Amino acid sequence: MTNPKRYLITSALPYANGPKHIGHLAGAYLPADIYVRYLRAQKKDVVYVCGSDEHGAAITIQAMKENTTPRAIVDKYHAMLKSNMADLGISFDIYHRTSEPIHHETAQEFFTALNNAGELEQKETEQYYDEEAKTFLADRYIVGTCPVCSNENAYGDQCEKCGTSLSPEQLINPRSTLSGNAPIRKSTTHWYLPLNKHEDFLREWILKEHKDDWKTNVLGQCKGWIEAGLQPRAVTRDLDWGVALPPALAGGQGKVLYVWFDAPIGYISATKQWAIDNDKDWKPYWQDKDTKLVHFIGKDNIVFHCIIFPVMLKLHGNILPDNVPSNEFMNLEGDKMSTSRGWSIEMEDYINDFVKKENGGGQMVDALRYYLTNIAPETKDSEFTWKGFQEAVNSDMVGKFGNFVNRTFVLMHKLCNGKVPAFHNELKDAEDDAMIAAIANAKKAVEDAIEGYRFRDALFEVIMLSDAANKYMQKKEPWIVAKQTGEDGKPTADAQKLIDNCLHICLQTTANLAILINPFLPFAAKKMCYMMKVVEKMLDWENAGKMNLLSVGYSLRAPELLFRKIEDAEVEEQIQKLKVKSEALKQPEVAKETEKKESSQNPSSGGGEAKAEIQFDDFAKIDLKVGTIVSAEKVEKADKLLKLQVDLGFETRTIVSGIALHFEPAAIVGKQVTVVTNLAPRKMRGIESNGMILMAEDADGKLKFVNPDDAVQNGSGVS
Ligand code: B3M
Ligand code: ZN
Repeated sequence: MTNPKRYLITSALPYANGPKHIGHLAGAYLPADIYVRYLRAQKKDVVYVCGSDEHGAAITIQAMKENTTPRAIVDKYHAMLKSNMADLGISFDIYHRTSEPIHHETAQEFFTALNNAGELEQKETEQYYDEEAKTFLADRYIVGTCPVCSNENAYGDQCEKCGTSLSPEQLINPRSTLSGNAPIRKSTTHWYLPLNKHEDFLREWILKEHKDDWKTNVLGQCKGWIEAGLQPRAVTRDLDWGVALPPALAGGQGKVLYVWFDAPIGYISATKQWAIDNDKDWKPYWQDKDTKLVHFIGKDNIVFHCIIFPVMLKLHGNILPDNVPSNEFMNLEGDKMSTSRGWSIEMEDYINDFVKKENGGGQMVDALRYYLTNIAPETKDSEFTWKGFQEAVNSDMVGKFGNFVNRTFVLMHKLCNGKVPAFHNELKDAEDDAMIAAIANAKKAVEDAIEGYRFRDALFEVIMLSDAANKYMQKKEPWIVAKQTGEDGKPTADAQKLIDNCLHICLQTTANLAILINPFLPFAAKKMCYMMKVVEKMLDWENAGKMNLLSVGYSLRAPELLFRKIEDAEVEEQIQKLKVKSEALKQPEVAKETEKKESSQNPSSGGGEAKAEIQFDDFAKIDLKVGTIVSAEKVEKADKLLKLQVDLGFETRTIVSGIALHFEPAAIVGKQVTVVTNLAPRKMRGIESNGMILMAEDADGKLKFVNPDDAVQNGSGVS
């Protein structure tokens, strides 16, 4: 779409269920931010919206893990994500959240409009239901054996071991994560979006109209989906966390919209809220064909943004996205990035380790933005390494760009009295012409690349321009020319003219570099404006290519270093930190023998075999206390073990317990238990266990916790 009246740019709404890593940043936020800053510099009408995705099982499961409410989870992580993004220079016009009433209303209205128009189908199906927890089970609440790889802990929507996407019905021996019981089948009614009816539209719109302007990775996935044949997709769920169905809707009680139905509507409600805050009209942004809508996402979100949401938008009478530039994944030091495995760099951690420690941390924000753009996974997966980060920052940002700007300023102060020297046209030579042409070419190349969503190439063009400028200066050698002195010891008039011409061009190049780098490294651009004593308005894109941005005779500030080098020690520290973090979550292989011993720590058999009599003193040696399980997780490669954190009032302890075959970790969080607290610590699978949980075992081998019949304070003694 050329010359749209306005732009609406979105970045995927991150789930507010935990910190997000720099792979997320590189995938959906940084490229969008570069694009938006570029459009703003062109004075386009552009609105950039995002916000937290606060619904769905991602949130409720995290709440169970942290033993708190979904509300507390979204409040906590929404605040974290919002401030992380701001700290990293992601310049949303609004960072909204889907728990806001305006979003609930907007999503309900959307659903109602489609339903009233007869575009949704109602179907009764049988779904898994947990009789003990009295609830239908969302896909993520069901685990069972993967039919493909036999992993016993595959989820109802996906097996994380082999990556197969599943439906709960495919799981062998399904169990509820809420009670641990086998769920029953129970009938329930849901609303479906019949995607099958829209295949022709999608084929035409994506595979024909956009075959040349969408990225091949995106087109490839879409083609795959469409050719496999689309199925009606349920857009409601039996859950109590989410956007409730419209209250008047018959049969809608106790149901919510499927999170993937309401989340993209979040882009619309965010736009509405932005319009309210800024006294604007939101409607043209979603209804006028002259709006260019662009969704920036990661590759796991393609189907939702290219197939499902567009069908919803079409049925609702909204505009369709003009492009959906999706990125592939960014790996880290040779492995997939994953927060749960500890193999990741969280935005929060980078900010704490680099940005907050620095004086005016902008340069370290720019350093991250530089490297992430430099290795952006635009067409294929890419890899972040700390050494690569150091190398890219030190050799390009510092060595090329920063070095040129610094030398220009130093020489201008030394050889031109700290003022912008005149340009003596009569002495202009081919090298000057080539440098001026290089600026114009770079501007055009950066524009083409940004408009084609090739941010990596665009940044490369800017760095190459600074490289060319260094070479130009190197060739002109004003410091050598300055040695042609007259009797007063100063450069001769002719020599000074040559010096002036070189530094005039270098200074105008510096001003141009500030404009071109601004979308990528906004903090550096700002600092350059300060050094040049110009207002930030100079950064308007229309100024790029001009050679009169700094007026002759104008005095400039002393140089300040734009970027610092990354030291070896910092890189080592980060690599070490990554190893420690991931090791803490990983358990070493131990012989089967140990596992047998480990599991025998719990009651070996039910029934009544009596043990030999003991004295009271023997019993009194055992320190028994009541505690609450605050977290539970499986121990890798040990089928029977759970690693528990138990709050004992005075402290929280790690206890490894051989009960994994009897309880789902999520189901026991929050339970009170009785703990032997003075048992000598022992290591199991590399984890030190500090105590033992008392269990009762019945004749069938079923385990139950031994706990007080009413909740008591953690740390209460048992005797
Ligand atoms: N929250 C999924 C994700 O974080 C989802 C994106 C919603 S965009 C409307 O991958
Ligand atoms: Zn599997």
